[in-house]
Amino acid sequence: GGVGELVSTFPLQKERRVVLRNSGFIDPNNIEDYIARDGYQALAKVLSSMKPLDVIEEVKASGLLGRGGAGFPTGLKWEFTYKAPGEEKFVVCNADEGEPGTFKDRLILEGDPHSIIEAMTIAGYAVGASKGYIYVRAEYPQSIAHLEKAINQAREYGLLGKDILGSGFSFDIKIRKGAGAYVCGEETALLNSIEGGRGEPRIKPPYPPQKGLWGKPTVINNVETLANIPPIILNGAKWFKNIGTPTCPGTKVFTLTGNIVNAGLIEVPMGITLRELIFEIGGGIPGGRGLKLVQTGGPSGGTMTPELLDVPMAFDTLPKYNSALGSGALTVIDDSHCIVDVVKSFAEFFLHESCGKCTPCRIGNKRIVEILENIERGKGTRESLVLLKALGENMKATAFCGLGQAAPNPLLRCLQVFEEEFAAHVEGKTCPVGVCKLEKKM
Ligand code: L3W
Repeated sequence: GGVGELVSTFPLQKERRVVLRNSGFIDPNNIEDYIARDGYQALAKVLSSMKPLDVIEEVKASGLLGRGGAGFPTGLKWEFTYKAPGEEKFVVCNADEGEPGTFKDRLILEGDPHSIIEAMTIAGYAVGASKGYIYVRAEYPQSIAHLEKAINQAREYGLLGKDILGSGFSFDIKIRKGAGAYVCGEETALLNSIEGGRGEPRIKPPYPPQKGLWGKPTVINNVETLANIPPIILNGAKWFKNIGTPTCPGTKVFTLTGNIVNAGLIEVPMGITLRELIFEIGGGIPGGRGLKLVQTGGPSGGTMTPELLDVPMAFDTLPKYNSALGSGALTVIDDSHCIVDVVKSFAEFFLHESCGKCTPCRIGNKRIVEILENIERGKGTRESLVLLKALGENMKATAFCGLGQAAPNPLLRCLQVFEEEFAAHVEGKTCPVGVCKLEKKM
């Protein structure tokens, strides 16, 4: 769409656009549109007046935390990569957005591809890299098409390639397409995939800043993280720190899915509450039904129940409630759903996506699905619940990568929070919301 074609059904008073500053307002296939809205000004500033360490200090001072889900400080990653010994270094953009319910990176790439190219080039200058890769899932053909066009235009304008803006600094970017594996969003599996190997995670440490792509120092950032970089450079760290919360500055793009009136996505300051997101911006739950839970950050993230509606949403607040912000996916689930069924559908996703490298994830998810199926059919016992908890805790402690460790998150949390509903299935042989068809005879 072109300028002025943006149509939204969301109440937009609480919206604050930083990473979506251009999306919907520019023609993403026209570099001139991006340039007209201060595009490539941050890169010009960096190349003409800042040393690599100045750039790193600015990003550190901004307090920007990684938006892929884990919230690691971006400036620190850049500093580690800068300091790591090595002639050749790399910048990688993780655009393998695969968490169910998340589609923020897609919108950024489709709507504003140059912002990612500009940010990666700034990162390359800061850490001392001359090559970048964007690993984008093949299920995003529009993102890929817009990126390809943008990369070519940036090269034509001398904003990518050799001797950028006559500064002597050279940097170029290649696109690598994923092939549909969730695990390739795990950064080290992603690196293996770029290298042409199987998409299986590597042991960490060493972290990518020490040993990344082809064993060389590599900085890997999520799309949304990178989209914050040009405005931080142009407006300064102080400006950024004034948005959001003191310990988690900036905005977050939340994707609203599930049982919600206004499904879609919105960028708001960190610290907003679920009540504002779901009942004001999201327009509440269709049919006047009650809220059962909100899964935050997708199945690998956290489970929030109605009493947590007023908790400020940030990377450092949700863990206090055994939850997690993750990628910003919000899947709203109303009270017509059975908790056993909800948790099973999450476990089925992980079973399908497990790369199979480690036993806890490969077999653990399989057993979890089996036990939940038995519970749904009325074949569960108290022992089933004990087993589920033990399995989940075991996976959390022993799975090889973050994905396997995070897979049992909703299960463990829901076993606790919805204890009575599980008990009704295994002891009373009834499904309180009438979803499961339990056989009464054993
Ligand atoms: C240098 C250190 N770097 C940590 C870096 C590390 C990585 C980042 C986060 O993801 C989460 C899980 C789910 N020196 C470092 C260091 N780093 N210590 O910081 O690292 P980590 O280990 O905390 O997490 P992770 O393994 O990268 C696990 C979420 O990811 N998840 C999936 C999400 C999917 C999406 C999506 O589709 N967009 O987000 C699944 O498990 O929440 O907590 O860069 O190198 N000492």
